[in-house]
Amino acid sequence: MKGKFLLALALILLLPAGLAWAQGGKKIVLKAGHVVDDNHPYHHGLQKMSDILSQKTDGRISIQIYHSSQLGNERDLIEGMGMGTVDMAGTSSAPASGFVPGFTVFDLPYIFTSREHAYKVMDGDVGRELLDQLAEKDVIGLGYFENGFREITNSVRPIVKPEDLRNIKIRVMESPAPIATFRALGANPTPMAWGEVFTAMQQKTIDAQENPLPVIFGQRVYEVQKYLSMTDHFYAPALLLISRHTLESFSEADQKVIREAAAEAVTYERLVSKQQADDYLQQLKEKGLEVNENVDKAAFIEATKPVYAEFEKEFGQLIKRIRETQ
Ligand code: EAX
Repeated sequence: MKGKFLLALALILLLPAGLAWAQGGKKIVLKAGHVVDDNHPYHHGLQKMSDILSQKTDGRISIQIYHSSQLGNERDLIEGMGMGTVDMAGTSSAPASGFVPGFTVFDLPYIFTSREHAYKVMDGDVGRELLDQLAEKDVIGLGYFENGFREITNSVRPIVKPEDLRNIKIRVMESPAPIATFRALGANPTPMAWGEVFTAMQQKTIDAQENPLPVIFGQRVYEVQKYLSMTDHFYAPALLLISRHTLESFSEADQKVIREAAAEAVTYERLVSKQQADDYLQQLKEKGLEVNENVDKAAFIEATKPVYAEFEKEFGQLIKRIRETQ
């Protein structure tokens, strides 16, 4: 009797419907990584996506989030999704420029004039075309999270005008545009993965770093830096990514649910990012950072204009399209 039961069960599982039934019943937990803390907007956005997915699939699909570079730095995460060893990630767009050069344009100084301008570009043709190029590396862009407007912290002096950056050793993201920008401002830029930056500031091998306030607050940058300058020099998009290997292991119906959950998570993450950026300025003052809000932004915009000449030949069309999107 038992043999007949096992044989029948084996036959059911061998049939596509049987496998679907088995998969349908089996809980699937996707591994997602990011490099910041578990209160950063990326974490909240991924958690929201997990909650929506779980609710839409009666708990069958959910996401386990690994924060603080547990699954590697942002470049490792993108490589891991391409190989299928990492299912998902939330990353800044900068490291993606190593896989799709066009992402470089998102890190050009003052290219985005507002959040609304950035969202129109990210959610429009330019943003979609760049994500489609990433898909050729087996990494599917589900949408754009927000990293946010980037501010400078340093341990040397108040920075309110470009000349104040002279000879400052500043860590930058691993992308050509931030490197060119801080060279143009007279600083000494050092590209470095985020997971190494806190120790570098602690050991004073770098004087400065630049990030949005949710990163500066959440990563306790105020413990090892003295000054915060509200330069808004870059608006950094972020990427909500999934491995093609992972996405295509699901049925068409499940893939649709995953994309719907991602779209809701993007809207939520951007709200959290804006709220945190608004809240943390006062909290960073209370943590003891000397905040320079009197930055001469016009001088920074003027001083960084020459950077565009370095990227005009390769990215002139993309730059033009971004500027025309208002
Ligand atoms: O993506 O590397 C950076 O400075 C990024 O802003 C940070 O890792 C969040």
